[in-house]
Amino acid sequence: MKRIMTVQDISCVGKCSLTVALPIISAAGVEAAVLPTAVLSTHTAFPKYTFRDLTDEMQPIADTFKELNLDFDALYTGYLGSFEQLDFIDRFIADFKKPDTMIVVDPVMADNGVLYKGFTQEFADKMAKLCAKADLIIPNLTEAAFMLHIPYAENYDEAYVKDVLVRLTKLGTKCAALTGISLHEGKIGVYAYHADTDSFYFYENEKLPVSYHGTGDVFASCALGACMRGLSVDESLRLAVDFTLESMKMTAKDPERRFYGVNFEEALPLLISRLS
Ligand code: PXL
Repeated sequence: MKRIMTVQDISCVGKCSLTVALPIISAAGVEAAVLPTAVLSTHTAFPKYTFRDLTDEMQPIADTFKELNLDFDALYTGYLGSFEQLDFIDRFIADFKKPDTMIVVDPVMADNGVLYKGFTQEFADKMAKLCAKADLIIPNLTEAAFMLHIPYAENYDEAYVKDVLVRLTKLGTKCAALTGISLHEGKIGVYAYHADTDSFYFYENEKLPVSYHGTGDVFASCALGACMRGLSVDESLRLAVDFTLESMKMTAKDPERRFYGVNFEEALPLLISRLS
């Protein structure tokens, strides 16, 4: 069984980061190992939350992994809270990357044209440097705009998306996948560019007239889980679009839905059946 090491926060309530990555990667049939970056009472979209930074714990944990000769088939970073943590990830990659280790960076820091609370342009610049080390990065258009220093475009066409993708790979990553790309009325999906083969991949599915928190984490966890099960990157991105849509459909039809996250739990049968 493949083993993913994912480095991101744990928000106790809120269905994002580790509370999404763990169940989705497990359901994909892949071992999920974690290195928590911070403990929050909830994610930062709640009106009030506690935040305990775990940076000081991270290097001792990684050193102990090293002493125990633990290794990982993939390293997956999500929400990271500080410059120190970005430096730590650099060292972690240097220490744990083997020739076939897949490095996936989801540069979680912004959406809908704005940075999440606590993030700055300087952080985006440093995140762009981390993206250079990745095999696959999974930003949305807002995160891409901040990393590339281009204005956030609410209206765009296919040529714009392709241009952004090529620029993202020029940061150094092998493959960039932009999420939340809507090029046709009523449709939304993923657009990817593979720099090594100079090829694009686009897949779209139904666009629901709603948006929910945490869909980016659902998407990235599903895509990487699928890659580890042997699907190609493009096949994995396709499954991630379908699984995210199914999660949103489950949320939309749940009369007891909560405001803060998606019902990916009820979409897990789709993920499991597509991977079996
Ligand atoms: O879903 C991304 C995410 C992860 N972790 C924390 C967050 C967010 C987005 O707001 O606040 C703590």
